[in-house]
Amino acid sequence: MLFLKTKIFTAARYYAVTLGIGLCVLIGSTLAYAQTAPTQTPTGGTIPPFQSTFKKSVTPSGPVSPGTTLNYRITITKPEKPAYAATIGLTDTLPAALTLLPETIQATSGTEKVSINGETLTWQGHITPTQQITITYRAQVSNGAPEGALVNSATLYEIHHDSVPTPTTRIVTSTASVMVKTHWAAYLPLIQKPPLDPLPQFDNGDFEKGPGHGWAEKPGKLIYSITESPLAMPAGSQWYAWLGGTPGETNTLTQIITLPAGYTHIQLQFHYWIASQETDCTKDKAEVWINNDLLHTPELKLCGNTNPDKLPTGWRTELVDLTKYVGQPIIVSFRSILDATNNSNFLIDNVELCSNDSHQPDPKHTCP
Ligand SMILES: [Ca+2]
Ligand SMILES: [Ca+2]
Repeated sequence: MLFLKTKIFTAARYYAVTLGIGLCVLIGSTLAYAQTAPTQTPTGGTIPPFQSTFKKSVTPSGPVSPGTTLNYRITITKPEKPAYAATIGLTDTLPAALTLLPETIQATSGTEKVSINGETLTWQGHITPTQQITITYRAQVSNGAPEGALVNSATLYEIHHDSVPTPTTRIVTSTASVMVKTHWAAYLPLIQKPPLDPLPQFDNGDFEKGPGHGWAEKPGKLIYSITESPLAMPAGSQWYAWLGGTPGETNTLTQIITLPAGYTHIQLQFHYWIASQETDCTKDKAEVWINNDLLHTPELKLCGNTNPDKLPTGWRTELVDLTKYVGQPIIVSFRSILDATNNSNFLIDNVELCSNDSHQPDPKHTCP
């Protein structure tokens, strides 16, 4: 013991100071030793064995408010190689906004060498190959702490190497930081709309299955093929619904469909072609009904011709707002009412539901 202290005593000034106080132990003042802090920080590099095994951390790691108690943890792990056994020391000075709680300091080794000088914690101990030493303590963020990062570094240095007469002056440091936030904003939780169910579509909405599928046709067959009555058709279409064509008759084409809940916008979309001998638009009627509601469709006049000049531009697109029926099953009816003179034709194709809701899952059914 005396031999080692003599070696230290004859080393550099810093170590001489340490030893000088250390000698007090021999005189019987353990307390004096324990409260010893290095009078200067060694410089010059790292203690090689601890370059990557000297760790410091703080929890909670996220932004904290004044008054929060922080938990600091320092670990010193000696890797298996190179062989190293020495008395080492550590200092850790807390920033002004932190108050060290002395009663919380714990060390798995060298406990008797932990000391406090103001907000500086000092520890000394002996480490042997493969040993790990853990030092923990708590500190409280002062109530007047400003916003910003609280950063503090622990410094590890060698006091006495078991085998080498002169201790290295190299050090290794490890830093922990935590953000202090003094103003907290309240945020509403992010509420995400649930995905919408896909829009259902009419059975045989394009009539390509021919008559007797999907639709109730009254008083009889209303779905025709272009082979029965040649027409210029929308792209890909061979079949269509033909209402009217018989003066004095009322035709209805009906199907029930349920509009899914959650939508804020749904429309009924269809192509139509009107070809009529009527010049008085009040005599024959083309109508769209939802349940018992006659919808307002000012464009849909059963008179004249939507294509007086040439085919196939006689097909037009009509959109009818169904938003008020969202979440309900509805009865969709197309109707033609013809008086006894001057024939009228109300041709329909591609009946579908569409929506402009931004999160409706099928872009194919976005309304034009
Ligand atoms: Ca068709
Ligand atoms: Ca008529």
